[in-house]
Amino acid sequence: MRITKHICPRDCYDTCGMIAYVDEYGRLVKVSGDSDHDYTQGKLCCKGYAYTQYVYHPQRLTFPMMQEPRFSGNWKRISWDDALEIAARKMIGFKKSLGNLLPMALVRGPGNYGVFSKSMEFLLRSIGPFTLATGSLCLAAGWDAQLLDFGGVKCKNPTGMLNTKLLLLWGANPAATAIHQMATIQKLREHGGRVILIDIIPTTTSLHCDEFIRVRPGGDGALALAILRQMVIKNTVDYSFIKDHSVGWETFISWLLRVDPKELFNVSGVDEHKVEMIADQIAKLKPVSFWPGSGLQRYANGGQNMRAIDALVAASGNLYSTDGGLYFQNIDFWLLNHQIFSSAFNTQLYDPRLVGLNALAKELDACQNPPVKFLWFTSSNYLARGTDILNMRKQIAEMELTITVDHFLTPTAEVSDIVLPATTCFESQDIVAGYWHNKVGLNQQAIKPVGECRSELEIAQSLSRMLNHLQPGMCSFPEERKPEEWFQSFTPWLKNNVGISNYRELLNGALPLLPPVQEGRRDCNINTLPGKYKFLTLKAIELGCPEIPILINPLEPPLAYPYRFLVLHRAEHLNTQFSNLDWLQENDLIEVWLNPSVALRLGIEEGDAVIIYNELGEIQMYSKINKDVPCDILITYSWQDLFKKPVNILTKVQETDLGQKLTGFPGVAYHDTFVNLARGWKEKV
Ligand SMILES: Nc1nc2c(c(=O)[nH]1)N[C@H]1C(S)=C(S)[C@@H](COP(=O)(O)OP(=O)(O)OC[C@H]3O[C@@H](n4cnc5c(=O)[nH]c(N)nc54)[C@H](O)[C@@H]3O)O[C@H]1N2
Ligand SMILES: Nc1nc2c(c(=O)[nH]1)N[C@H]1C(S)=C(S)[C@@H](COP(=O)(O)OP(=O)(O)OC[C@H]3O[C@@H](n4cnc5c(=O)[nH]c(N)nc54)[C@H](O)[C@@H]3O)O[C@H]1N2
Ligand code: SF4
Ligand SMILES: [Mo]
Repeated sequence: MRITKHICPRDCYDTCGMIAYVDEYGRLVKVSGDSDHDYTQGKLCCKGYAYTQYVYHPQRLTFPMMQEPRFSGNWKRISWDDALEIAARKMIGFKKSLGNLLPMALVRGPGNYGVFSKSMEFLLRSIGPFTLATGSLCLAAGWDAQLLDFGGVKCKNPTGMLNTKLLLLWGANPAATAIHQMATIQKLREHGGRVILIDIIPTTTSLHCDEFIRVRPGGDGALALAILRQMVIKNTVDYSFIKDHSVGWETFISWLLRVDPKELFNVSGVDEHKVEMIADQIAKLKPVSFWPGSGLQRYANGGQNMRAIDALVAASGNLYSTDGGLYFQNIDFWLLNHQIFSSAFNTQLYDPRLVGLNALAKELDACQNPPVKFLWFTSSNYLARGTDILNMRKQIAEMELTITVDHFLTPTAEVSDIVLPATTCFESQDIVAGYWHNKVGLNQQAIKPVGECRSELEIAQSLSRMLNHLQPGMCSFPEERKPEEWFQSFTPWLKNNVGISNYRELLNGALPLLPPVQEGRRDCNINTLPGKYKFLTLKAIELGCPEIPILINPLEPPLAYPYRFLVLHRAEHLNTQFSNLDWLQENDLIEVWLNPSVALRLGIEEGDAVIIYNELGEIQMYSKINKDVPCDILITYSWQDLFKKPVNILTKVQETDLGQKLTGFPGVAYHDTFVNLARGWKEKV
């Protein structure tokens, strides 16, 4: 067996170290955890162990294909040269007629977090202005909240939680979405620490917690403010921290003390007794860790809710404890791949025109002078996980050309003219950084590319060759530079940011990013210069938000669509990825959970087919009656319905209040999707 080391490049908290085993025939036969990785410690999730099935999946795209006519499903195999020539001629045409590539838009999703997943973007940047879909479907509101309150998005090493006495798990479901952190949570409890979970429903994570607090969707800001108000009344906030390390307290607290606490209890759905209990525990059990996940910020008031939680963390005096405080994310990864890649360029790079990923259909529609005519998707399944999907299809129908690079014929690939097959992390090399434990690692190549698959880097290189062949001098993106040579050219970056003088030092395993140089500063979340936490910030007003984290009520459902429809992340899949693997489909019922009283009123029985609909369309699922689900909420963990329609066809563009500062555009309030429900079985639509 030949053994190679890998870093799982999925958009996942864990960014695991993996070992690949390759047999004498050059086949990947097993993937296991890398026990040298100090965070993931030799263990993977079920998806990691299933990579062998993923890599050799019969549905894997292994050669370029083209469909004619558009949307027909009439695919035929084409050669790489033919596919790239079609793309290149289009690009050369734009450049000749307009002098730029603005009619070409790149949509890069978070399907792969390796540095080379930026290849296509840098190829385009090296040619001239183009159009780039930017923003985040994920955590934009939370990131901006951190930026406003702390001046940056950083968190401590997540294993530090172990040394705290109380953990507030707030809108996160790590038993499904960050499984390695469960080891820390379990140890924390073995050491006598307590864990409180704040969620809208009890999840698998709640089985590992001491207390479950049910909050109303979007009511987390109200809850944080209620707890904080109680601590002020009981005089248990940390006035020494507030005085020395914060600004804006007086304005904030004089507002908070004028608020009727009953309003906070009502909006949060958490009663006075429970609020007092949490406030007392935060005061008594120091240090306290707070882990806000992404669930609570997918709301129109999500950014504001995060700011209220930040304020509670700060005022409770936990920021300056060694391990307590806020654990959210290390946002370096957002900038990191860009920084690493651009560090290797000494030719001119152009800035793109930006369109918002959060509202791509509308943004493309509004994009004029010149309009977008050529869409290039990579590492994105926007037509399944994005917003306003049916209008996005209409936009694609208007394009002159759409190309998708992926591993499978996803809903996004299915509506493209050409699909190009990408390698997986076992078939190509890369550097991958995490956003949770903040380590950077090297991904080696275990096997030859499956079929004709090409890495993101090779695709950009071969497109560069094709462009220069058809139009000499068109593209300066290096045509032949090997991954190792790129890694060498990243050396100055690696030196400054990881403290190593050669990428080869990563061959032994992932290494942590160096902490930012902050003279005389303690290890804490506060990145603002001069290091003060901001209960009040005027920058929020520039973003259209109140200067302090005041109470903003969650959106109410309209009369016609009385149920909030939540599509949550499930343990066996990663967004839509891995959902086609037999090994991971054991319980793969396409079901929607509803409260028994709703079922009774509508005459729905367990397992009935139901129609979920709103003004955008309808989907069908089997009913699962579940008393833990509130009466006004429907929940699913499936991304597609019984007819393989993406459930997000019901997701319109509802923006979050924040997100525009860090990512350029607001985030998506996915959980403010409202629907109605009917019993029945409609003909396939
Ligand atoms: N296995 C697996 N792992 C994943 C992913 C995956 O799809 N599968 N996805 C990855 C990605 S892209 C992300 S962003 C992260 C997401 O991982 P998490 O941060 O854990 O986020 P979610 O699963 O979206 O939601 C977490 C919880 O928030 C709850 N929630 C919903 N609304 C509210 C609310 O208003 N208040 C509170 N307090 N809770 C609420 C939901 O019920 C859910 O249990 O996980 C990553 N890891
Ligand atoms: N309703 C609802 N919608 C949501 C969410 C929600 O909670 N509810 N969550 C949101 C969140 S948190 C996120 S992050 C987004 C995710 O949105 P997407 O990133 O669009 O979702 P994925 O399903 O992960 O799609 C990634 C695609 O990249 C492909 N891929 C993987 N590796 C590679 C590679 O190396 N090269 C190429 N070219 N392709 C590759 C995969 O096969 C997959 O098709 O979805 C958002 N959508
Ligand atoms: S999906 Fe996440 S937990 Fe699973 S192997 Fe990859 S990084 Fe690890
Ligand atoms: Mo995400």
